[in-house]
Amino acid sequence: MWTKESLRQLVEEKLRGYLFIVVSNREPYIHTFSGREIQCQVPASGLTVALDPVMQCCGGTWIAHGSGNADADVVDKKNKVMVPPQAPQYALRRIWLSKEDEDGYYYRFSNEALWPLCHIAYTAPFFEESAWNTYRKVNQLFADNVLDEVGDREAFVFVQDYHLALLPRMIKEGNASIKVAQFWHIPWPNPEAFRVCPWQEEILDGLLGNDLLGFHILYHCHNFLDTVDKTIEAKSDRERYEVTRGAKKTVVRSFPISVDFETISREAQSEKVAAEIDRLKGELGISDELIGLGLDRFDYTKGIPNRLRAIDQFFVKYPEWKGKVVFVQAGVPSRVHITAYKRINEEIESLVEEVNWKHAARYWKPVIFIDEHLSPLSLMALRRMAHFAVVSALHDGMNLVAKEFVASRFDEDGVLVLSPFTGASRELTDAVMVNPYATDHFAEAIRKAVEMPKEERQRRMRKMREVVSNNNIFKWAADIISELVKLDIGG
Ligand code: GDG
Repeated sequence: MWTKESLRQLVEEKLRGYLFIVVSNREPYIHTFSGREIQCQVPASGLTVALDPVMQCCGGTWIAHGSGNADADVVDKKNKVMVPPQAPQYALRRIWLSKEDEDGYYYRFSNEALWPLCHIAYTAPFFEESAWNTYRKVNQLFADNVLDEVGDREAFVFVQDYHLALLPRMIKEGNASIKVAQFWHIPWPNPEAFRVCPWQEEILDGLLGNDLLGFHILYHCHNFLDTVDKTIEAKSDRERYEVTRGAKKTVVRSFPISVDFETISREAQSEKVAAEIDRLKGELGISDELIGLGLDRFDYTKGIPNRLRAIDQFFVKYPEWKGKVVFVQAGVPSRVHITAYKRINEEIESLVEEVNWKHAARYWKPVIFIDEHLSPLSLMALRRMAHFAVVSALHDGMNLVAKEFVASRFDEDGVLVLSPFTGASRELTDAVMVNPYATDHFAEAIRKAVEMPKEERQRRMRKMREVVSNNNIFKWAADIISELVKLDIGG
């Protein structure tokens, strides 16, 4: 089983002498002003949650967009600050973007074009030439920072996600000796869906600058190879999962991302969590009701309206559970400048209101809605106090909320209701699977979760814990590093 320690040893052995650099849009720690005081926050992002423990273990430099209003106040001349603040382990190098650049590159191209393009969740992508030009410009800015950070040293650069599709090629053009790998955290669609993108060739060419390109599951690798075959001049080898474009070879592999199981499981047992459970229950007015939990970054891909409709249907069909089950829907609004996100936030709020109005009786209401950034302690308490958790994404690369729920349940209890359209469903086969589009089935799945006998809950949870414990985040990182080292990564 991979641990922090064995990963550290692997890095020391295999990457000795190499500078280890992670590049992503989102930074793992954000400094913001609260009045005149500077606070440090951990963002609600699956990517940073997964990679922070890896960086804490490997050391090196993480290059990302400095998005906090106090970020510039805490960095040195090289725009660097050591993190985590309580026990510094690695350097965070911040890149500054103007409002216009952030708008074009992050909001309009990454999140109004690429995000819906890859998720196919019935929200159409929106392509604008000016956004694309800014995306290219900002990718070049990231490349300039990487090249400056590397200088003439030997380096392994690990690029993250869809915001930086052009970066690998740009890095290689600047310095061909740098080893470059990229992990694509969201699904890769089929070629028919991808071909609506006017810059599909440029994006594929950028990604084929990588030595190694990773997706969560094999299905996304196949979609990627199909897209390459149908779109650009390149030779793809289906047996070896490799693409050759010109003289450059890119190896394509699946690496299901995960969480730091041991740490989550240990922290879940602390007395602080038990106290937080009591505090939260008091604050939310919960006594002995069975608690259902939804915890998401509010996004139209996460299937939150579908979930609320299923809860409504559950109480319509099984009114005997009124007053005995309460559903806590927590999470944070994200990307609020984008119209589709404003709409989903409004839809969620109005559905919560509608379901509560329809079913509420005396002091009881079916849905408790928390739309604020919660501390890691409160998130842990919510996962621990839930009888069941619902992850109902319409399409999701992996979904770490599902794995975090499993990792938190050291008591081997709790039911996971899971969408088959998440990457996580390939591994967590002992969850109660439900198609979030099928409201009646969904309501039945909730009934099953509520009524499941303890022995069955424990049997399923034990198996899921074994899976997440074996395939933890350190295994994910170790597999990527081992694969990279295996390759002939010179050219
Ligand atoms: C992308 C892919 C893939 C949620 N609310 C709060 C909060 N969270 C945390 C959760 C979890 C993270 O945010 C969300 O992770 P997900 O994996 O569910 O989703 P995305 O952000 O969409 O991540 C996804 C992931 O990348 C990794 O590859 O799994 O498929 O879409 O850790 O616990 N965190 C805090 N406050 C909250 O209120 N601090």
